[in-house]
Amino acid sequence: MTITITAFERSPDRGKGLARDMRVRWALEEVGLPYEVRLLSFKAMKQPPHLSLQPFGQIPTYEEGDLALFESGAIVLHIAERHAGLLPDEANARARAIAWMFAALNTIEPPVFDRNLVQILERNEPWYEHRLRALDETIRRRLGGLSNHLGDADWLDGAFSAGDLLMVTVLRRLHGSGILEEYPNLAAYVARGEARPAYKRAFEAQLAVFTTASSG
Ligand code: GTB
Repeated sequence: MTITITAFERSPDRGKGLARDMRVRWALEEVGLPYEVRLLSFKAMKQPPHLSLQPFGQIPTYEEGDLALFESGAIVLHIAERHAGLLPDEANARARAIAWMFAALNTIEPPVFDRNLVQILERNEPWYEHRLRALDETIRRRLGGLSNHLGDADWLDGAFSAGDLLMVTVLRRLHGSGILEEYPNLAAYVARGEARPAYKRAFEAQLAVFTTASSG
């Protein structure tokens, strides 16, 4: 059955792979599933056909036969539950890998995402420096815990899992901030994720969208 996901027609990140379709593409590549991509303009994302798939008018979405899903975490979990390679078979290890998926999305992503937003939207506000410092403190507290847990392991809990996949996509948003480098084991962890062949294929696919749009 054909899998179709949605992505930005023109990603504001200019091909850096920071939009959330990247994690879905990566998961599909890890488990070896082919997929098609429907590219959407910002206008189309807010029109009824897309709103019927994603009530908030966002990307990514996932369609497979009569199943339509939104929320990148739910999509990655769906892929991981149905195909080998992203979740352990043993029940407790599987539960722990899912816990890491939630940790990525609920504990690490909010302050990291807010930091990016504040840098874009609040740079000229009088509270900018104060707000950025407060977010950086929160991020450092969270990364400290993550770094202690990871230690010198390759992945968060045994073999590479959907938890690592989501965590790496979240931590990548700190590239350029200097914060990641304060935790050498986390910087190496992100580099390990980015070195995976499936990651590279996903990255190239989303970059091709930007490159094609720019040359057209
Ligand atoms: N919780 C949802 C999920 O995980 O699927 C959130 C989805 C979401 O935030 N989608 C964003 C979107 O569609 C794209 S990923 N935004 C348009 C809108 O809300 O109108 C967030 C994002 C956007 C841009 C960059 N960038 O340019 O660097 C990075 C990440």
